[in-house]
This record gives sequence, structure tokens and C-alpha cells, in this order.
Amino acid sequence: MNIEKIRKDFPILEREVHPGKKLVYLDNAATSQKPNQVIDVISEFYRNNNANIHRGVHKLSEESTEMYDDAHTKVSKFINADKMEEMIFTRNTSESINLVMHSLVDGKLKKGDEIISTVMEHHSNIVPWTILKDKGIKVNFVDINEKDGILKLEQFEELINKNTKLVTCIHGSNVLGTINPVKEIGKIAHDNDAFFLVDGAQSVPHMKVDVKKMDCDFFAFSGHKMLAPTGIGALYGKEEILENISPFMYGGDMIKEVSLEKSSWNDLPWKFEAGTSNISGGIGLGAAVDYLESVGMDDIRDHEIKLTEYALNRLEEVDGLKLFGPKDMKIRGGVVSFVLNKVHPHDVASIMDTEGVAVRSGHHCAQPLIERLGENSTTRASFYLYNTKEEVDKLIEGIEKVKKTFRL
Ligand code: 7TS
Repeated sequence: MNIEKIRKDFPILEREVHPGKKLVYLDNAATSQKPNQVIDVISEFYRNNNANIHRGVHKLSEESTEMYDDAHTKVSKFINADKMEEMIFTRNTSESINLVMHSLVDGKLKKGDEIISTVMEHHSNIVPWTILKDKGIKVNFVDINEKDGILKLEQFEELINKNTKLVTCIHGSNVLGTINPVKEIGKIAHDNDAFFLVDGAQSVPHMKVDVKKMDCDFFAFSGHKMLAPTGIGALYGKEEILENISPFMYGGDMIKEVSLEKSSWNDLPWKFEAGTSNISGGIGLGAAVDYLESVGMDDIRDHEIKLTEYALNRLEEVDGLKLFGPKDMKIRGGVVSFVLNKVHPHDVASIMDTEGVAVRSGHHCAQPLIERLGENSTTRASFYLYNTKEEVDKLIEGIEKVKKTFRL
């Protein structure tokens, strides 16, 4: 991988964020930066092709329809889905998970049913399930091993029973970096006739994902974390399941026929895409997939492993710094969370910012996990394909500045 060449594709990386301080962007788990190849495709679409899709017979409508539909095909191939019918575009991971929840609640989930999730989840894979308490649906949570932040797998077997209708888990943790053994977890779900939903927000951008090998029923992810614009996300679902569950939203484009008495639903995936879609966003997501494939997902993963190992080694040498998550890079992504003595993570992040280093501090929308770790918040650096070892050094220099400021 030629990092220098890759960096030239991302104009924002040239920015100075404070006088003399160039941007060191280490907040990729929150959102990624965008390459010219994605920015240009979107602006070209608006300059040349813009029209609504699936309704006009005029030239522009045909072009934009083809571009939008092609993006579904690209994204479905990217995660090795069988066909574009299994690829629904949404706004983001949160909407994808909400779609599954609403569709299952309408006919597949009833009072007395149970769901298994984990304490490692982002709020977007906790809240849609815990609100079902009002409907008499219970959620059980698999715990983590405190020492290295990996799931206690045996608890899936212990918690599952004939009432369990859904098992769900995060693929890559946005706090610990842990990559979960989704294939094994999916097998436990299917052996017990439960659906299996994976939150892939932090895995798809960073590694090769194969939904067929994983054998999940649903797989949710966000475009904005994988070089695409905000406001576009995706939900993969197995065709036979999508055919058999209710739509999430109703209205234009998701119907086949409408009378004043009843309606019938459009073919997949459009049954789940009501109203005018984020057409340019979808096309941008297709361009992001092209870009990631041109670099190579295996190379991106290797690069992130090297950077993370380097960062962990350097951070381990910092006195008073506590690190979270597994050490084994086979089960870890490029996310590094830490706390530094008693310095509040917001102070750490603010001082880092004065050096141009962008990191996130807080609970990372995973409050139950942060609490489970015995913390109120952490500071988090998260890497992507354009980050360098020199930027990791800047992170360490930032931490040294924090220590000096607080006389540690
Ligand atoms: N799931 C995981 C694992 C995530 O990391 C996030 C966002 C989401 C779901 C929600 O994604 P959205 O696109 O619907 O917002 N995570 C983070 C983060 O770690 N910092 O900012 C957003």
C-alpha cells in the first residue's frame, strides 16, 4: 500500500487545524474522511445526471436509476451477498437496526419472546431492543471478560432457550477494538431457530466481510465510516427472510399496487426503501466501495494491524496509562481506548486538539460497556487506511503534553 499516494486522495488531510498544526485525524471510528474519488462522483452526479429514480422514462431518470441500482450491486458484492435484492440502503447503521426491529415486531416477535445481545454493543444495538420491554419482550446480555474485553461465549449457550427469537452482536467493537467470532455466535442462534443480526459498522470499513460465510440473517453498516458521505447506510438481509417480513416504512416506491382498501409491496430491495432515496449518497457509497477495493481490503487490514500494534507498544510504555481491549491482533481492529491517571478524557482530547490531533473522548455511545469497564469515559484513537506511524508518534507526543500540563 502506498500511503503517500492514498493520502493525496484525501484533501482534508492537508488542513492545518491550528496555526502550524496539521490535522492528525484519529477519529475514524466516529466517521472517516472522504477521498476525491467519492467527492467527485457525487458532484458529477449533480452536475450531469440528477433526476429522481424508478419513475421517469426520460434520459436523466434512466441514468440516475442505473447508477443507484448499480451501487446496490457493488455494495452487495463487497460483502459477498448473493444479489442486490438482499441489499437495502438506509440512512445508517442505527436505521438499519431499527428497520429489523420494526419489521420483526410486526408479526415475528410476541410477548414472552427473548432476545440475546451483549454488553459490548453501541447504543444503536441496545436501545431498539430494550424498548420492547413494554411489549413483554426480554433482552439478555452476554458479558465480557474484563481482562481483555472479549465476550464470554459460553453465555450465549447458557442464555439461549426456546423463547429466543433473535441473537445479535457487534462485529468489531468501537471501544475495545475486539472482533467477535460472529460465525460461532450465528451457529448457536441458528441451532436454536433464532434470527442472527450483526452490527458491522466497525468491521466493513476495515476488513473483508463475507455475509455468506458468516451466515448471518441481517448485517447492518454505515457508509460514512467507510469513505462514503453521511446519510447513507445499508442493511443486508437474506432474501427469503426479507420476503417474509413486513416493510418498516410505507409510501412511495415501496409498493406494487395501491387501492383505497389495500396495497401490495414492491420487489426487493425497494419494498424497504420508501420515498425518494438518498440517491447521491448511494452512488457515493458505490464509489467508496470502488475505492476500497482498488486499495484492497486485506492490505487495509494489514496496515491497520501494524499501526495498532505500534500504537499499543508505544502506549504501554506511558506511565499511568490504562489500555482496554485484546492484545491479540487476530481479534482486534484499529481502535485504541485508554485512560490516563485521573485526567478526564475530555481534557486529554482538548489538549491533543491543540496539537492538531483529533481523538474522541466520552462513552462512545456504549455507556453500559464503559460502566462495565469501571470507567466514566475513555479517550479513543481509531485508525484508517490513510494514517501513518508518524501520526501515532503525534498521538504519543500529545499524551506527553497532557502529562506535562497536569504535572504527572
Ligand atoms: N454500531 C457501531 C459499532 C458503531 O461504532 C456506531 C457508531 C454505530 C453502530 C452507529 O452508527 P451510525 O452511523 O448509525 O451513527 N459509532 C460511533 C463512534 O464510535 N463514535 O461516533 C460514532
